[in-house]
Amino acid sequence: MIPTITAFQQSPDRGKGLARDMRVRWALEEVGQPYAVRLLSFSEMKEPAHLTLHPFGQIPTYEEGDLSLFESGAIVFHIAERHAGLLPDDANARARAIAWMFAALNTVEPPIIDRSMATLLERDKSWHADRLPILNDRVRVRLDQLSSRLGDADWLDDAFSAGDLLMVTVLRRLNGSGLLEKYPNLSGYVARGEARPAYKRAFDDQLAVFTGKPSSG
Ligand code: GTB
Repeated sequence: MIPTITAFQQSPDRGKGLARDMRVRWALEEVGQPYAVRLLSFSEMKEPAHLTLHPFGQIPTYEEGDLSLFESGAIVFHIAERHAGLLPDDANARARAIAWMFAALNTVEPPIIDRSMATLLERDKSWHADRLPILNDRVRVRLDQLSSRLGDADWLDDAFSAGDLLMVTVLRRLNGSGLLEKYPNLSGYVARGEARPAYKRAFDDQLAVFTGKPSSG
């Protein structure tokens, strides 16, 4: 059965891989699962039909037969559990990969989103210039720690996993901030994720929504 996901019909980044359907697309590409995409306008996301799928009226969602899911992390976890390729077989390694999934979404993403929302929505406030360095420092704390842990490894725990997939998508939210560039190992880590063929197919497919050009994959 081919699952259907939802994604933005219009996106502020115009398909640069920042909206969270990207991580779901990437996971599906990694495991070789074809999928369909239903594009939604901002008003359609708040209509009853979509609210039955997503209580908060957001994207992405995932529908597969009787199952409907929301929350990008839960969707990626579901894909990783049902298909080989995103979680190790060894029970301990699998548990560690899942811990990295939570770390990406629960520990690293929140300060990055706080910073990103502030630059998007609070730029014109009188206090923005005072607040931004505080938000940058909170991001730097996590980047310092993550950089120390990654060291010169390719991935967070041996082989590429769903933990890396989520972490790379989270770190990409720092594009344009100048913060990630101070950590060459983290920049290299993100570049390794972006160089994966599955990532490129997912990125091209998301971008094609906005350029109108069909993706090559
Ligand atoms: N915790 C949820 C998850 O992980 O699935 C969060 C889902 C979420 O934030 N969805 C956003 C949404 O639907 C899209 S991804 N927003 C509409 C709304 O809430 O009304 C967030 C996002 C949007 C756009 C960019 N961008 O263009 O750069 C980046 C990220």
